[in-house]
Amino acid sequence: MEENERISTGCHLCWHNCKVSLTIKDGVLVNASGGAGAPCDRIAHAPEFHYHPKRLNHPIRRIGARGSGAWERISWDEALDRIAAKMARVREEDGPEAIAKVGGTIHGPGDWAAWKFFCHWGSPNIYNMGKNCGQASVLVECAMVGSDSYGAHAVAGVTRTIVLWGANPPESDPANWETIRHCQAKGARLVVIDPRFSEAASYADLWIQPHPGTDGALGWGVVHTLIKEGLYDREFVENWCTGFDLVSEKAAAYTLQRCQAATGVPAWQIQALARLFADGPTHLAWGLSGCHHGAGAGYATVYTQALIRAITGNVDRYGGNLLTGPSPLGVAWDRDIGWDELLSHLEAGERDSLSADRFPVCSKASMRRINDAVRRAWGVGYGLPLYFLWPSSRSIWDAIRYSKPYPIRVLFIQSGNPLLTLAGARECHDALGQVDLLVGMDFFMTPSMAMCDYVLPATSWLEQPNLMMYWGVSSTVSAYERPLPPIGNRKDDYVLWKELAKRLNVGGTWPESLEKAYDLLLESCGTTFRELAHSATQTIGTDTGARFERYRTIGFGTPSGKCELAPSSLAAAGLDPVPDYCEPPQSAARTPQLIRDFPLTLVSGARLRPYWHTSYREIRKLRWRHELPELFVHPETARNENVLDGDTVSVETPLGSVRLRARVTTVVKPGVVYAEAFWSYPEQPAEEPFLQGIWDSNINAIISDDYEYQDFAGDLPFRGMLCRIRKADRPLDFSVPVFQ
Ligand SMILES: Nc1nc2c(c(=O)[nH]1)N[C@H]1C(S)=C(S)[C@@H](COP(=O)(O)OP(=O)(O)OC[C@H]3O[C@@H](n4cnc5c(=O)[nH]c(N)nc54)[C@H](O)[C@@H]3O)O[C@H]1N2
Ligand SMILES: Nc1nc2c(c(=O)[nH]1)N[C@H]1C(S)=C(S)[C@@H](COP(=O)(O)OP(=O)(O)OC[C@H]3O[C@@H](n4cnc5c(=O)[nH]c(N)nc54)[C@H](O)[C@@H]3O)O[C@H]1N2
Ligand code: SF4
Ligand SMILES: [Mo]
Repeated sequence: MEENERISTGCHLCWHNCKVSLTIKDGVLVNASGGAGAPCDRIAHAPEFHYHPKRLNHPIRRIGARGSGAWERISWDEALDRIAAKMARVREEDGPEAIAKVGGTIHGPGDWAAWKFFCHWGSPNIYNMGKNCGQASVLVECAMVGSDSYGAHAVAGVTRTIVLWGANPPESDPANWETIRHCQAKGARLVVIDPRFSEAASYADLWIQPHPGTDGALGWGVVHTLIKEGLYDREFVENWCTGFDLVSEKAAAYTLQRCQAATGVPAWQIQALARLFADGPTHLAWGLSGCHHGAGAGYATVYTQALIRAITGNVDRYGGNLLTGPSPLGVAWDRDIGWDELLSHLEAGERDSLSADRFPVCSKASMRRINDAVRRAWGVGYGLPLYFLWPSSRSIWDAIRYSKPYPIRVLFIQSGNPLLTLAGARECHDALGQVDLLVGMDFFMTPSMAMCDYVLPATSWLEQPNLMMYWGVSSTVSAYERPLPPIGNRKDDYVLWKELAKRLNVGGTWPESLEKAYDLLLESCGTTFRELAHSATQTIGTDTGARFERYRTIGFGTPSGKCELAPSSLAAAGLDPVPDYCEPPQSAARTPQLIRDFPLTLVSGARLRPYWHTSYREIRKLRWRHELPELFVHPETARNENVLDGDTVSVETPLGSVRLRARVTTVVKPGVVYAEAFWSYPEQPAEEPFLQGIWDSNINAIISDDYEYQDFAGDLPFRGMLCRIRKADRPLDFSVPVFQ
């Protein structure tokens, strides 16, 4: 019998990339442990994930009607030949732009391999979930200071105040939460801004509870106070900023009384928040929420957040918000991925990304502008300019259905499950039913995979070499050897694009193996994948904290080289560079008719410890911990509807209804309900009409993705839309066995 082998590696069950330990006995993964500083809920179940009986192990091809669940096995070669043949025809008939890809948040190598393919193939229609996962704040920060500060953390003993504004790291980012708790122990104050009394709020020195989606008014109230009380950082503003006059002119109108009325936050709290920001270093953590408020409301939120960081002098300040700056892979990002290639293709032709006319901040011109500015400061490009290209998801569904502004005929879904993760699930479903060719690649048969013509089985981090590089927007890169050989016919995501590139004569260099492709990316770092994987730290990149206030030598990565408080790149894209607060797109002020019938404000999201968005509900022990989707309802709201704790409730919007289980609790205010997102039931049939219950409990089935609700970059309004609730006619079925 072989000895137990222990492997130390980087986990990619989620994007946190913790060091974990795997035990392998006789070639079988028997144990996995380690994880985030705090105990991780998922890692122990890596063996079940790896050997799960429902994992996809062979490529399959649809033989019945789309979504019917009738499949036949097919070889990789035959599948790729057929897909490539169709793509060649479409390219001939409708141009390379008629091909699109939808992915999720940061997952495996399929993300960058697809970008590389699309850059050289010549289609801008790449969609990643970054679109709804921080894009709005990244765009504004990048336009203002030439980088994001997503990777920044508070520093114990240095940071005086930590502000969590629409983020709940105990559940969503346990390692960072450890850091925050450590900072608190060293004297830092914690402010939490959240309409829900979240777990983080229970540790806060100050909890601020705005009405959902009104954070822009809160932001302006803070700016007003900072300027009125002379609390902003004069040295920084005078020497490094442009646009302060415009800002202070606007801020004057945002009196505390006005902001209190708009947000429901007492004036004294707004004032206290401003004073805490000024008494730095203050770390304003990245929070997802502001990116989900929808048309206008979100823009004002993310703008004021960036503005506050800037005028309090916390940009690239140690203990404040360090700028991420370029990835060590910056050179490869320019040379190997080929963004320039794509831009020159787009500039030579007439077609821009699908929603460029409607949301010009995501267009070839915008991407070029940002790319040039970022490169001037940092020397190399990197992942960020990509955020200035993604089309709106609805524009993909419309291009499929109405061929406007031009047709999309081939769609790839790799590392994504758009039926569950995007508002407007009905529109998405309609489009997936109509596209000429739909190709999917995943670990499991998800609802989105069930709609495909071909489904390809992906290897996970457990059975492929891994280079963790966060889309090139992080300042570190780590390498880990493949822990186990692949099962069945699973292949890594890179294979799909390499093989299609070969068959379709697509430019760029496409090495035979994933490891060799990593070598190419690492070339300019003077190392190889293997060398890095066997080095002491397995990581290259700058330790944040070793570098700060870099703008003093290189300036900011903006067209003027300054911190642009009224960003010229946003103005050039037709946006008001100093956006006023406006109410959420469905609200008393903007939709007075609607609010009569749908009087409650709906917030959706809520990261849950056991799950990663749509993933891992098929892992028994994780599912047992949280079997059904929940809706947080205040007792008063519940009483009005005769709803008791544990009842099944129907949440209704003009688009229809879904059912969730009521949790009656005072963590939300009366009039606000909080719905878990991402729910399907993988134990139910994947085929139509069931699609694993997505019309039953998927909150995104009843949130609108209409253009009028999308925010300035075409991102979706997940938080702050209107709804009503009532006790459901049928309870959620507890008798359905949950994976015994
Ligand atoms: N209502 C509402 N909707 C939201 C949000 C919200 O707060 N509220 N949040 C939004 C945000 S921020 C995000 S990031 C998204 C999350 O959206 P996603 O990132 O799309 O969701 P996941 O469940 O992480 O992954 C989707 C699929 O990718 C597959 N997958 C994972 N890794 C790989 C891989 O390496 N290769 C392949 N081929 N497949 C893989 C998984 O099995 C899963 O089926 O949801 C967004 N949608
Ligand atoms: N376990 C687990 N961890 C995850 C994920 C996961 O799926 N599972 N997903 C990862 C991903 S991709 C992301 S993007 C992050 C997101 O991580 P977080 O930013 O922590 O996201 P959420 O938990 O969705 O929302 C955070 C808080 O925003 C509050 N909120 C809702 N509406 C508003 C509002 O209008 N204003 C304000 N100020 N707050 C509001 C909610 O009440 C919630 O407590 O988590 C990551 N971590
Ligand atoms: S699942 Fe995520 S948090 Fe848990 S060990 Fe893996 S990377 Fe870390
Ligand atoms: Mo996200």
